[in-house]
Amino acid sequence: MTEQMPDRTATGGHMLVQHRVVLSLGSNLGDRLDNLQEAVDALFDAPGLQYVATSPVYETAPYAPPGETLPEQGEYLNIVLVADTRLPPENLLERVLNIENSMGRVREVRWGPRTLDIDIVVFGNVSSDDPDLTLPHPRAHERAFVLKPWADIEPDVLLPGHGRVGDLAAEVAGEVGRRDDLTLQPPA
Ligand code: A4P
Ligand code: MG
Repeated sequence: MTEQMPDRTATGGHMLVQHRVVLSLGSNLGDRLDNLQEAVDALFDAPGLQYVATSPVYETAPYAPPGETLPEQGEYLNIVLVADTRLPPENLLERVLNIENSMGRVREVRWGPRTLDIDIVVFGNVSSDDPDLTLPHPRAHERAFVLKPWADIEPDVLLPGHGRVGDLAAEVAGEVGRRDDLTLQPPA
């Protein structure tokens, strides 16, 4: 895992490193909006993560990379969430996987439907090719369901290796539509 230009603040001899993180949340089983709300709340239940923003809610066609089989399934609701953290990446991943599991996520079919999927899109400037935690997320740059909501809240941010989020969102193909009739509350 490598990192460029970390934002370090020394306090009392401890090095605290704060990172801006971007998460992608999706659900296409059960009450999709409720699932997203529960996930947003659960992410901030434990210390270590500070809420910054959530995107509008998007309804998106199920997507699998070219060449992969996409099982029959319903449309997703997707959002992007921005937060700051001093947790190490592995701890954030553990929190994310625990929340997915606690919400009944069953891993049966690759690219199959799910009550909740949470991906870590970027973790500050950290870059990693570890299959357990690849950073930035290796497929984020080609996904309208990540780029469009993200561009609504952070168009000028750079997705390392790919470019400005607003430009990537303008170029990406994908069936996604903003659902301004659906809203999420910030974490309690
Ligand atoms: N993992 C590695 N890097 C990361 C990362 N940056 N963030 C590992 C999160 N997890 C990461 O994930 C498998 C493993 O990936 C985890 O154990 C973790 O250690 P998973 O959640 O078990 O499996 P998955 O989600 O089915 O597979 P994968 O490859 O993560 O799929 P994606 O890329 O998450 O795609 N279409 C629409 N419209 N909306 C969606 O939200 N989501 C997916 C899932 C597919 N199609 C979709 C949507
Ligand atoms: Mg995933």
